[in-house]
Amino acid sequence: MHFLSSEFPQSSPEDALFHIIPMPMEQTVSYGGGTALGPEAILDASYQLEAYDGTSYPGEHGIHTMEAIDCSGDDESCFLNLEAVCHSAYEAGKIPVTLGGEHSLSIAPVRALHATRQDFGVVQIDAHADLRDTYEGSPNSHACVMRRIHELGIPIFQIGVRNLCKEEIDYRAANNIAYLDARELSLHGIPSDLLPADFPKNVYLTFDVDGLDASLMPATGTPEPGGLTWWQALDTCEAATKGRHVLGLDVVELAPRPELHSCSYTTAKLTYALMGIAARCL
Ligand SMILES: [Mn+2]
Repeated sequence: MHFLSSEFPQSSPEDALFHIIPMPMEQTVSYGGGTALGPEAILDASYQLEAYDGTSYPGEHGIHTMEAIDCSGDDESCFLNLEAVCHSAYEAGKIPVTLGGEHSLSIAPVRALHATRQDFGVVQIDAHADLRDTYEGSPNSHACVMRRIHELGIPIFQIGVRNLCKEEIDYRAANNIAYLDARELSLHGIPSDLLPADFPKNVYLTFDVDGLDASLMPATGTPEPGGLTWWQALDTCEAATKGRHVLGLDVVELAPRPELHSCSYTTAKLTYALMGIAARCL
């Protein structure tokens, strides 16, 4: 099944702005499992979407859904497989949209981008900072992915965080990492100067669905209360990318459950909304 096949025929890779890349990676899940089934659930649910995202028709830019990435090997081989596909998409001027899969995978599209350009930052929506050096023995854990990205020298901005450990608090402070945590967002809304003034004009967007409130998104490995509402999520992403360009994005950590099909649908709709945001700031 390709993304939003009910509304748009599969475009050729050449004609499509959006390259949808299913990445059913699940290796370092620490709590609830099931992210390997995420991409297929998102693609299935996307059939229910409308072409109009509430603001525009992102699919008119063309959507090409790729074959799922081979995730049968170890974590580094999974990353390399995804990196190669993302590299081709960037080279062709396309926007890779990776469907996870666990959050660790984000290192691959970011590394692929970093290999050809350094003028970008990563905006992360997440309940967790993901800034640990290692977690449960692995440096490639989902709990370490933003640390790995930051270590490449890439500026990051975190939105919606509400569960972090002392190591992460200290790392944030020591490295002057900018963020808008969920509590602050809930109390005071989105500030007009959301991103630091010197944040790069090009952005890679990584959206961990546990950034959404657990009442809206219970079907994820590590659900957290106190998260973003639907509109807070879309409005912060829109604000973070205003006047910027989105070079690539991923939506990760859906662990679909048959009795919670609203979560699969919500993730599909979120993905399409982020594609809309990307298309509107081309
Ligand atoms: Mn995460």
